[in-house]
Amino acid sequence: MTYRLLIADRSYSSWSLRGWLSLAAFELPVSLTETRMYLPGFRTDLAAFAPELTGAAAPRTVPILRLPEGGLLTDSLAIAETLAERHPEAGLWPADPVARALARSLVAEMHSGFSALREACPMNLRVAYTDVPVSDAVRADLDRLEALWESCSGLSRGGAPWLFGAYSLADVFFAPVAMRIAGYGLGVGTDAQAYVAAHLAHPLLRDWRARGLAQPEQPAYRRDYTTVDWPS
Ligand SMILES: N[C@@H](CCC(=O)N[C@@H](CS)C(=O)NCC(=O)O)C(=O)O
Repeated sequence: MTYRLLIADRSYSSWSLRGWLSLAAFELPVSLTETRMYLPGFRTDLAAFAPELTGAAAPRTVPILRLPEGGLLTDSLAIAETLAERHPEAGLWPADPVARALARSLVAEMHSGFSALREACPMNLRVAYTDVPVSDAVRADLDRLEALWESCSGLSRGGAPWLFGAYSLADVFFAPVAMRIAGYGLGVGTDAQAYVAAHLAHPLLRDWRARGLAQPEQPAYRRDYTTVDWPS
């Protein structure tokens, strides 16, 4: 009953991180296969992982999940929803129906939105910057994020660092965003800073980052800003 997951560079692939956390954070058994983005072997590795998808149906992105009994999922949101459905006891979504609905809404919006922030600040867990210029569009994304995170606190957070009390898929999907806020030194309020700090301290994220540091750098992800130590 082991899932197989194909991921790419741990330092840079935010969707890989979400796919992996959707399993690892809920102690679901997973066997990992790793590839590297933007290198000649990327498409070959994807084809080898998913040989039944050929031609135009061949997968183009990671993560890819293979179910234990067969079947391929080529999108992080589908992976998250499928795992939650197959493992209701594992608590991937909040138990409370209203909290669960809100968590789903947040995850879906993360999956389809925040393009200004994602474009301006690609995830890079190897380096932290200071004095990063913030455009109006990125500021608007940050304001929206803070408002969404704030909207969870009254519902079911109860003093816990995570959006809905126990760590859930909502936290999984915002983990790479928290890493962007930390790594690019983006200004957010005290509550959002505390939420970012909780992600920085999360043992699974620390382990993921450490393993990424052991992989070769992809210089295209570097930005020409003043660097500082990684916040911990
Ligand atoms: N909607 C997809 C997006 C996946 C995605 O864009 N993955 C990136 C890595 S973070 C990728 O594989 N990029 C390779 C490429 O675009 O060639 C998902 O949620 O899984």
